[in-house]
Amino acid sequence: MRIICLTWMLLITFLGSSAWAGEAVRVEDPWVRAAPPSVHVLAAYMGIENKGSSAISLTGIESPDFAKVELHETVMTDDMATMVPRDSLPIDAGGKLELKPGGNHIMLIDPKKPVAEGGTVPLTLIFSDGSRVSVQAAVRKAGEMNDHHGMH
Ligand SMILES: [Cu+2]
Repeated sequence: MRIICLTWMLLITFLGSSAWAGEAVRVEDPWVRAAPPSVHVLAAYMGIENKGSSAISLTGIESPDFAKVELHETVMTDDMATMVPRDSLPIDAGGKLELKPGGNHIMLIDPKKPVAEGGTVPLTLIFSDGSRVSVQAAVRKAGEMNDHHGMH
């Protein structure tokens, strides 16, 4: 009986701390741009708010549905948008990281199964403080504005 009680206490402690870590970061409207099945590189976007009192960085993204996931920064040189892979993207305390068409984004490479409009893609965000936040990104069509991603 003692052992069972201890297990429960550890479990509650663990769940409590992970919930707290998740609250420091708030993910807004995660979505993946719908593309024809012939397209093997997709982009994911979202807003990530750092509600904590210290700066953190987004250091990685994982998805079981893709062979590879990268963080990309879009850099404008001579009116040409080029994408530069980044190891991490910083978010100030109280600040917000905007991943949006024409700007920084998450690059989803080689889907392991079809990514259909109206479906969802599971993504796990990994932060420099060790916390992980899992979201379901909705697959939908992009608006016409600021759409530089056709240059892939
Ligand atoms: Cu990219």
